[in-house]
Amino acid sequence: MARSFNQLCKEMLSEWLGERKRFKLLFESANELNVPHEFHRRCDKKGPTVSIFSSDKNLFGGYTAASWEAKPSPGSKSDRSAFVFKLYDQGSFDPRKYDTDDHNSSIYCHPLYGPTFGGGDSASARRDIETKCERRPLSRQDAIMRIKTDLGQTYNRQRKHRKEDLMTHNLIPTRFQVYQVLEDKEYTCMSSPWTTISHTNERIKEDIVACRLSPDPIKILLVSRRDAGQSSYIHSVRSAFRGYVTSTLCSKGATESRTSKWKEHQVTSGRDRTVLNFRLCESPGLEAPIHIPRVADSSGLIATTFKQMKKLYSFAQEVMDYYAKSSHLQRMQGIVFVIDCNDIDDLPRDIKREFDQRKEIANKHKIPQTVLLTKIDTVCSVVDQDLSQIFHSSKIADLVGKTAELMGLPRSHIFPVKNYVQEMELEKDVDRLTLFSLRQMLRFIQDRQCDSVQSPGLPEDIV
Ligand SMILES: Nc1nc2c(ncn2[C@@H]2O[C@H](COP(=O)(O)OP(=O)(O)OP(=O)(O)O)[C@@H](O)[C@H]2O)c(=O)[nH]1
Ligand SMILES: [Mg+2]
Repeated sequence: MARSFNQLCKEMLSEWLGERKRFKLLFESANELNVPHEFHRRCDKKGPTVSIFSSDKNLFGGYTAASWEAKPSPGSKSDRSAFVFKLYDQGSFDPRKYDTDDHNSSIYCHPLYGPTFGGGDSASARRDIETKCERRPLSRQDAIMRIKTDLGQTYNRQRKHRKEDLMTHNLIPTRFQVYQVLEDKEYTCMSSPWTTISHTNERIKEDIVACRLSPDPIKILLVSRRDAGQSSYIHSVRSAFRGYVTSTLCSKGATESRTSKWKEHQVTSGRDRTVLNFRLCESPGLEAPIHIPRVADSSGLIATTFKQMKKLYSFAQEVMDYYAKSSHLQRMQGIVFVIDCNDIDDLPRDIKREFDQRKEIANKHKIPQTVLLTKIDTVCSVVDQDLSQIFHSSKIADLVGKTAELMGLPRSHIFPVKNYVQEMELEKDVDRLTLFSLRQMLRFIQDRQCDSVQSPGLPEDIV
């Protein structure tokens, strides 16, 4: 499981770059076969970019303000602001930035190379980070991407950081992503809010406590991409009901805090710890699969048979997977898609497909669906400073609209939230968004149950 370019990494890069930035995903090596071609098609002439290389325990990369190019002849480009960096080392967050005094060969552009930093003009030069396409010796078609690091050629030349290595083993599967680095100044304040929450926190809490739709607890399934903030949301709900910020289910950047299996959480309210009549069912974060290049096949016949068997196997797996999801979902009364609002423009196709599959099952069984749009404090600096301004932010309004379109749900089913992350005391506005999103989901479930009860005996599709 590769380390992800999470919020902590983004914040560190913004700090190194001297101001808050947005990161727009341009390219992900996991999805494409002809990597250098696709990389240049999507990333050339895009201005400042950051390239992120990740394996299961390490995450490193390079920043350049110079645009990438697939030059017909190889060429170094000079960029005074370029740097390479390390963020995770052997699973631990250990940020380090490596600058250089030699700006002449900051990046290397070539049609057969992916993002490459340092080295010089010669094709045989040693580079700090090199992503190169190499053909397999016995194959006509197969090409693999080799990612090599050799820090100290252009960056860290003074060896300020001694004995540094970005990639501890060259054969570890490493994938890379390229993000465009954009200014984060899109906020405009709307004079009238785009929506309002009129009830007080206490009133919303009362509604949730009073919600006893059935003798058995209502089960709400949470589904998300990894690191989207599922655990933090459950932590925020618990805190709001307990009356203090409870011990957290997650911690920044820690691998052990990752949700790795299904968990059902009950929530208690007040001093007498009344157990509320719903369960939040946390699921492991979804992850886009890593593409590991195919090994060359020596015989055409073996290759074809192998391909067909693989296809059949993956088809059988997909069918089994679909039925497993379906039977699990049918035990739920509601489903919440938790999405990091930084992902809305670039949600990977594999994650979207997973969401769509669950949506299809939920639609079939008329299971209400909502979306929690997390980390809204990270996309709008005014909201970050004053959460009560959320409904005056055109940026958040725009994100809610985009999410509704992406997920095929009404805008009223999309709830922007800010989770408790480093706060030690409860905050009224954090609780308000958290409680409101939960009450609305419970109301949608209630509506669904009432609708079904009012139409006894009617065939399913007429109800
Ligand atoms: N700034 C900010 N950070 C958040 C918010 N919600 C979560 N985070 C951070 O995002 C990271 C991931 O949060 P988690 O709650 O562990 O996410 P998750 O979906 O449970 O992650 P996995 O279990 O690993 O799939 C943590 O570092 C959180 O502190 C938020 O609303 N704002
Ligand atoms: Mg989690």
